[in-house]
Amino acid sequence: MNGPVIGELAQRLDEAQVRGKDILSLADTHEIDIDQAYRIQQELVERRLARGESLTGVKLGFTSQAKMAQMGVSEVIVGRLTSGMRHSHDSMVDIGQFIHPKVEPEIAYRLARDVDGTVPIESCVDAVAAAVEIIDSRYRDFRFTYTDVVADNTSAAGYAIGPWQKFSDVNNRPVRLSVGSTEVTGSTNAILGDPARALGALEDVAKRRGIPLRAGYIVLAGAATAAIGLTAGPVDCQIEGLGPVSFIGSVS
Ligand code: OOG
Ligand code: MG
Repeated sequence: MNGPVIGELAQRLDEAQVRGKDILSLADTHEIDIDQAYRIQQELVERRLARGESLTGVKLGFTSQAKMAQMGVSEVIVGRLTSGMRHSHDSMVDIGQFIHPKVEPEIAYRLARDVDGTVPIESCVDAVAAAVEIIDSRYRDFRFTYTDVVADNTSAAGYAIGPWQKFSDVNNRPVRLSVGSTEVTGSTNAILGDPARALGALEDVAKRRGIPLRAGYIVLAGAATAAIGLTAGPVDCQIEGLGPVSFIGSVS
C-alpha cells in the first residue's frame, strides 16, 4: 500500500469523524497490515493537529484478555488523545458531535517526564486518576477488524479525568460507571490483571510503533468493564480510593 492510499484512508476516517457519519470497514476493500494501520492513524491525528489541536496523551485498548481473545490478537492497541477530545470534570459534552458514542471507566496515569527507556516507565508517572473515555468508532455498527480500529485511532473520541492523586497502586478497586439509570460495575484488575501493567505494555507498543511518550501526557490504561451507550444526561464514574469523575451529555 503506497503513501497516497494511506493518505486517502486517513482522509476517509477524518471526514467520518468531522461529519459524524459512519463508513464501512477499510478491510472490506483494502489489505492493511498493522504497520500501515499505525501510519493511517498517524496521518489521521496529523489532520487534527493541522486544525489547531495538540497532543495530550495516549490510550490503550484491548487490555482485557477477553477482548484480545475476541479479536484474535495478543498485542494491545495504542491511540492518541488530543486537546479536542478533552472535557473537564463536571462539564457539558455535546453528544450530537458523535456517531454512536459509548463510555468506559478507565484509570488515567500522568507522565511527569519523557519516556525514553533510560528509567522504568513507572518512575516517569507522577499521578493517577479515575477517567471516563468516550469511544465512537467511525465504522458502521462498531464493526471493524484489528487493523481497522488501529487506523481509526482506536475509536478515541473524548475523555474526562477526575482529580489527580499521587501515583499509587490502584489494583483490585471496585469500579462503577453510570449513564442515567444504566450502570456497569467491575474491578480495576480487569485491566491486564493490574492497570499498572498497562504502562509496560504501552512502552513496548509505543517503541515498536514509533509513538513518542512525552512529559505531561495522560495515559488511559484501557477499559475496566464493557462499554455502555452514551446518551443525554449525567455520566458518573466512581473508582474506590480515587476522586469521582462526571460530565453531562447534552444535545444542542
Ligand atoms: C476500541 C477501543 C477500545 C478500550 O479501552 O479497550 C478501548 C473499541 O472497542 O471501539 O478503548
Ligand atoms: Mg478505552
